[in-house]
Amino acid sequence: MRVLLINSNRKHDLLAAPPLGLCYVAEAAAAAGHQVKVLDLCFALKSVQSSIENAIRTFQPETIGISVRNIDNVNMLHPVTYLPEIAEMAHSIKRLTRVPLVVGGSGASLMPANVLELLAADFIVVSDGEETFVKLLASIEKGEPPEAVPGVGMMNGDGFHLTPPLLSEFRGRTPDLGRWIDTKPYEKIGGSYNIQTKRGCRQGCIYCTYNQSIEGNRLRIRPAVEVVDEVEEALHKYRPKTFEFVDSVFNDPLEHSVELMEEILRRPWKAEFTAMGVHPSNLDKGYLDLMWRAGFRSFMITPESASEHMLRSYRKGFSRDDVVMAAEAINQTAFSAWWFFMIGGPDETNETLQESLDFALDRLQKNGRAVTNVAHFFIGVRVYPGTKLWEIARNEGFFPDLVDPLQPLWYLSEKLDLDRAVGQMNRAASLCPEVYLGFDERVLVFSKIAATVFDFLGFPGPYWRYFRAANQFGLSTGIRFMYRPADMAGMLKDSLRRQGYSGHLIQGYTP
Ligand code: B12
Repeated sequence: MRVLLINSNRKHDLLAAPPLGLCYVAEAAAAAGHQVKVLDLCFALKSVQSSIENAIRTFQPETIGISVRNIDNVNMLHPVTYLPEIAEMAHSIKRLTRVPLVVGGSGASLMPANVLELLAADFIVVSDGEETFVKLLASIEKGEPPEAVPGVGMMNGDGFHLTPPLLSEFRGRTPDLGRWIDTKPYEKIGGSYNIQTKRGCRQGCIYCTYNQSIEGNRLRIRPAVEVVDEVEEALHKYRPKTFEFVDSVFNDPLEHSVELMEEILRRPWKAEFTAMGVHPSNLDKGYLDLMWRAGFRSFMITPESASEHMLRSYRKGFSRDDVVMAAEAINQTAFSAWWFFMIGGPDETNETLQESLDFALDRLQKNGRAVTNVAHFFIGVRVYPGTKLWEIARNEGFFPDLVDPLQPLWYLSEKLDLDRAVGQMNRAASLCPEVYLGFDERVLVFSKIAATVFDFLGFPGPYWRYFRAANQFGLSTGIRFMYRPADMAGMLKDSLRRQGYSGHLIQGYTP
């Protein structure tokens, strides 16, 4: 069967993410004997509409798959939603052809019934895509309803029907990104060649979806040798500047990440690595030293708070001491570390917020050291169905029972004074170039120009490490806050009001 797979994700700034999941699915479908073509719309030069039209006309697909990675950008002070553009793509496919349209991806898995309905697709694949998509293609070929295929959702007579996903072992699969897409435009803008070392997340954070419909909570580990073989093959074939491990939490389980790095060290080549989602626990001198020797020069670390109280509230599974010890160990290195803080969860107060800000002010400043820290503070916690936070938010009246979960929904602790919170965050940003605020993400629109300059000057990536220098320049010249939204607390209150909240956080506020 001819199968066209479309990457609908068009977010191409310095966080550009090659469609790894779609490539896994392409590889599985090709291995099952199908003729597969991937249409990557991320950097499409022509209009999206004409790129789709052209692919359908020339390839004549018999089934089309479309990936939905991002629903929105999870940023309350700079909100962007991606679904309207993706729905438009799906509707134009439907206008052009009657072949079955299948949706998959992490965004699709989060709220399958709603995404299926919005895109008017025939089937939706939840969680892992490889085996399910191949089985689904077989039933489409035979003209049989895929009712017994695990992980497939569809509308039938009595509404949405979903079979439980099959979260099988994660072995023997290589997505071979470079076979399916051109990885160079991603690299040019600062993106890396992504590698997954395991699936599943066993953490129990109250706001998170990774351990649910996206990957499940059972760890499915890929043998270290197999992962490093994939790196080795990609290194020889495509020579990427940096590899990025895209696991939910890179260093959990710790032993697996150690095994992986030791396996890298046994190989005769050198490569540069980075990772997103590094857990602060066990991030001591020995572990950081192993990371450095294996070729890591940067990573993202996700404590979400430096307040003991908030770490407990979020059920992060580590303590403030772990976060402090990680900072002390990182400060003795030359790594670039991008720290993420999520302000506003249950029980957050202006005092717990200040604890996190003080942590950044006291412990993440450069002070002449080789390390580069960036401390990214988001305010507002995105609420997803199926999480513990969803229950809390609904019970506290943050949105009505029958709310549309596809619109970004937010939680903010009622113990916060929002005007004061915004003031505290701005003050920290004005004192410390390491502090980067959610609304600063607006500058990502200049990524392309900045990346071209960095590339020309031969500056090493990841380019986010230059946020600190840019902030310092901005502070010394006075331009740091030139484009600050006029009333940021008002923006937060407006969002809450729009989602149906009428509690005391917005009382007395008139937009
Ligand atoms: C790593 C990661 C990042 C890295 C990416 C680095 C890189 N080089 O790729 C960084 C930190 C840069 C990042 C940034 C962002 N991220 Co992110 N990220 C992740 C994470 C942890 C893993 C993604 C991944 O690569 N998974 C591995 C692949 C193999 O899995 P997969 O894509 O799910 O694919 C499988 C299935 O979904 C399915 N499938 C996929 N496509 C298709 C298509 C078809 C047709 C079928 C049948 C099946 C199918 O099969 C695949 C194989 O089994 C996820 C959370 C998670 N655990 O999934 C969040 C996640 C995807 N990110 C998210 C978001 C929001 C973002 C940002 C928008 C944040 C921001 N403010 O900028 C940006 C967007 C970047 C971009 N350009 O798209 C959200 C998306 C949900 C939402 N609310 O919209 C997620 C789900 C996290 C969350 N909040 O819950 N991210």
